[in-house]
Amino acid sequence: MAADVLLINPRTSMNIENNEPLNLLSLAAYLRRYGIEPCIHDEIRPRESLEEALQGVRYAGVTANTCTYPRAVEIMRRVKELRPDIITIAGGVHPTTMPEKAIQDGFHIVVAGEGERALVRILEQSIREGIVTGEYISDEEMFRPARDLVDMPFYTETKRRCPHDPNLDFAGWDMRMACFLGSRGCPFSCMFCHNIWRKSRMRFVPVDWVIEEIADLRARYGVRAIWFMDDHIFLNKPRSRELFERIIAERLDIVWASAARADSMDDDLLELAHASGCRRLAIGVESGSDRILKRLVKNSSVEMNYQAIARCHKHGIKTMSAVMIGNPDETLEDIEATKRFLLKSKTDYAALSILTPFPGTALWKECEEQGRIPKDLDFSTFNYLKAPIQVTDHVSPRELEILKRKILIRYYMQPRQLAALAAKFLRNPLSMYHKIVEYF
Ligand code: B12
Ligand code: SF4
Repeated sequence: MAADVLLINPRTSMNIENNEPLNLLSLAAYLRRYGIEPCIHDEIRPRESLEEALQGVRYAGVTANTCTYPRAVEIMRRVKELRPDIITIAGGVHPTTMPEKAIQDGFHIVVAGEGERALVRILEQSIREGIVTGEYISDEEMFRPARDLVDMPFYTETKRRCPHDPNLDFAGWDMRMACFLGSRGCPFSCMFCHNIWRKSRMRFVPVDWVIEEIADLRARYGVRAIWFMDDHIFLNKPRSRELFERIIAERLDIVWASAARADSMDDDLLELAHASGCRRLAIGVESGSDRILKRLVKNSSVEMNYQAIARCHKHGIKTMSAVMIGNPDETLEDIEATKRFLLKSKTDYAALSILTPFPGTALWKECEEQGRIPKDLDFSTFNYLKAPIQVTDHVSPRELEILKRKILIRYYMQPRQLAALAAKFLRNPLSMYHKIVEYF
């Protein structure tokens, strides 16, 4: 269908592109409120060729985080080849933090910040070039995603397609699932996190709309599992309670997973969360060393993380500990402490990353000041699998990769982890093979 604006979701080579592009679906929902009917070209699950998708289009906007940015540039160049009359727009976290670079790379327009109001302005005023600042939208403007613009039945089958993905373990083998983002922002200042440059006030999708969305996902796509992508699901506790109580009262009968800070785990809240279907919480543990937690400005402690995991387990909620190695000033002893934490805390899943300084963060700025940023960076490697920038002088990037493998092997050699891995392997050997190749 011809549209004035085409939004494009770039693919990567990673084995993790399992979820519907929530940011583009949110943008599209907003545009619709203004009578603008956009289309989406989703490279993960394309419905037509790029050439076909560009028919009748005036503006082509590509979203990019850091690791998808190189692909976004390729797409922009291809659009220009195919249709030199189309105005290309870059948006998303990476162009927001490096807007001048995106203009240099050839985009006509860069939206720095939230795209909703900026896109409407661009279209209404027929802006043709330059950096457009995106203002923050309000709670009531965070509309329900325009899911009909992508192949939702494909995305709801994520669990069946990718049983290897520990993020999806909260859902039953054959459950259809969907993602939803119920809030934007986080007031903490962890030096490596995107929230440090967003500096947005917290916004929450009204609870009524979250309930409507879940009911609609159930009715329309048979969804039974929801992954709330919020950075911190317990940030506004009265609202969290209201949401969980409504899920129970409306008998939505879902299971769900999300992320929360260790210091927010109250017993009554966890009990209510579990009753509403919470089966897994990801906790930003980051490190097993208090010295490193302090250095990262995490505002938490190792003891707090132990307690949070124990409390979740007490209430029947599994935990995924997100940890990083290669942190500033980190030594082999600190990394050893992180390994000990993963084993001793009995956390159910370990999401182990190599610390990656993303543009815009305080960590990136520190690395810049210390002359650590190489000139020829390959942004496609900014995916936590490697160390594109050496942040600590005590452990080399190569050693970090080796250590990461060793820690993961040790972690997955625990009897209960082995049993879970074997079950996944039997379920979908190919998917497990891909995951192992990606990691090792
Ligand atoms: C959901 C999510 C995912 C999901 C799904 C992604 C998706 N397609 O929706 C999954 C789990 C797959 C995922 C994977 C990864 N993710 Co992720 N993810 C998120 C998360 C939690 C929410 C994204 C979101 O919808 N935000 C809300 C929207 C509204 O904000 P937004 O994305 O910035 O979009 C707004 C503006 O940027 C702008 N905009 C965006 N696109 C466009 C396009 C145009 C044309 C315009 C005009 C404007 C515009 O308007 C939007 C609406 O206001 C964010 C953290 C966060 N809270 O944002 C991390 C985040 C985006 N992820 C991140 C990372 C690092 C990853 C992974 C590399 C991690 C990994 N190794 O597994 C992979 C990369 C996958 C890939 N191929 O891109 C980082 C990116 C940092 C960076 N600079 O690149 C973030 C910021 C979290 C963090 N660690 O700091 N992720
Ligand atoms: S608590 Fe989590 S989401 Fe909030 S700033 Fe820190 S890392 Fe980011």
